[in-house]
Amino acid sequence: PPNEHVVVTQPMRPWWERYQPVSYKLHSRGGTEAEFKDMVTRCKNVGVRVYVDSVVNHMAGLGRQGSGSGGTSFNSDNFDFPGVPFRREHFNSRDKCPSHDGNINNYGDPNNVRNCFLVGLTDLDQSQEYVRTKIAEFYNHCIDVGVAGFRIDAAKHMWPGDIKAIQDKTKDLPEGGRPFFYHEVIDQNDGAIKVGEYTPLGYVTEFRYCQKIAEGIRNFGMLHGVYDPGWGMTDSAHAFVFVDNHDNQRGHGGGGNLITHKHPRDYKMAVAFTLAYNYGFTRVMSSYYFQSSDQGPPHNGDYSAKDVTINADGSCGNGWVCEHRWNPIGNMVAFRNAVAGTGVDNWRNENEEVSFSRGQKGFFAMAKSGHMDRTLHTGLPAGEYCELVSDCKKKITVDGSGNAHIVIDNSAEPVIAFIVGGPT
Ligand code: ARE
Ligand code: CA
Repeated sequence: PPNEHVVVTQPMRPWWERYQPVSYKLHSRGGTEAEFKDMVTRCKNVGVRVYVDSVVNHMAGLGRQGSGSGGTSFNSDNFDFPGVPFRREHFNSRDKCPSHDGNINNYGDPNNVRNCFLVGLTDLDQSQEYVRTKIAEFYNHCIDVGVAGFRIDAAKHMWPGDIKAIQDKTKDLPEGGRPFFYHEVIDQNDGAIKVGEYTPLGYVTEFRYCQKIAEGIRNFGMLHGVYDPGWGMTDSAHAFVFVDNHDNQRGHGGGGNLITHKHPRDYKMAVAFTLAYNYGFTRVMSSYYFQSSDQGPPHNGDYSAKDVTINADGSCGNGWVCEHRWNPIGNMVAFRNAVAGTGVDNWRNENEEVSFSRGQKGFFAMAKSGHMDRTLHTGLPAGEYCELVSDCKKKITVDGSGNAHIVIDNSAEPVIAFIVGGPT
């Protein structure tokens, strides 16, 4: 989140302090507004669009007061956030929250989930015109700075109609078109709130995919079922999918038995498959190493985040994992873009191997053992193709009937992919 937040010292500067807003000034642990704008502009100039994580369900947690990351004073217990400003009357009052202590404690009751306090965080009342306007002003300011869209944090804890009203007050992008919205709704068939309530508002996070892909990598026989509509998973046109996120990779927010960068080989297969397959809008995670689940990013003496340095071999230094630079992840983005809009054909899944083509545009194969040697029908036009994951160090020849000799060997990554129109 780019806006001003509390500065937590107990524990010392955890990552999650950024999820407790103090104001909508763009001054966070990540830097000042000028620094943020500079980053967004430099990204935009090279075709990278920035989506911000927007925390608008709540402000800081009860018991917190003092100065925020931008120096603005606040007092949560008095519901006083002069930097916006928000006052007591802008928060959900106890009479709207059916919970003995004001905190969310019954995921079976939408009033409890949406009008009570999420882990003690002061809960804004988005049914009020004033509150909607302040949030939309924040969004519009982000758009003025060059941002292209928003993750709606804790969307599950806001009424869909209120989110719609805020979206309607949010302007178009200067380059035209609506900002991109995706809604963080953890629906694992474990409560009253369903992702389907939010699909009219944009993409919705599909946390069941995290479980499905982990099962699929542990047992390739399960991979054909990673999209399971029978389990309530949302359709491809609305599903926002990922292998892990900043919460569940460290046991927060519906964590579980998931695959993360801590198991690099499985993780590469999981993300490569996700990018190759035709389900949903995909997000690639990029992390820092951590031992404890509270630990913030690699930091300097003043707790500002350390720069991401790039080593000679292309990996990252200073404690950053940079999964996005791993070949079976980063190089698969070209694959996903090239095959957009096509279906899955020539599906083959045996002996802990999986392979398939996407339309007549791309072919993907992955072998759990790291070894595969067979001739397969690729469905692609004849020709010599560059293998993407090896940076073209491997070449693959498709013959006149669309067949190719596919080799995966233990010395390299367990994944291969090639596309029509790719690098040569
Ligand atoms: C911290 C402390 C708390 C303290 C609080 C207030 O950990 O002990 O009470 O501060 O002072 C993140 C961290 C939290 C942190 C919070 C604020 O994860 O630990 O609290 O920042 O600093 C639910 C929500 C979902 C939410 C997850 C975490 O539905 O929206 O909980 N995820 C987002 C972000 C988080 C962030 C917040 C929301 C808050 O991605 O990073 O919290 O802005 C089932 C339910 C889910 C539920 C899940 C976990 O799966 O179905 O709905 O997720 O359990 O409870
Ligand atoms: Ca709420």
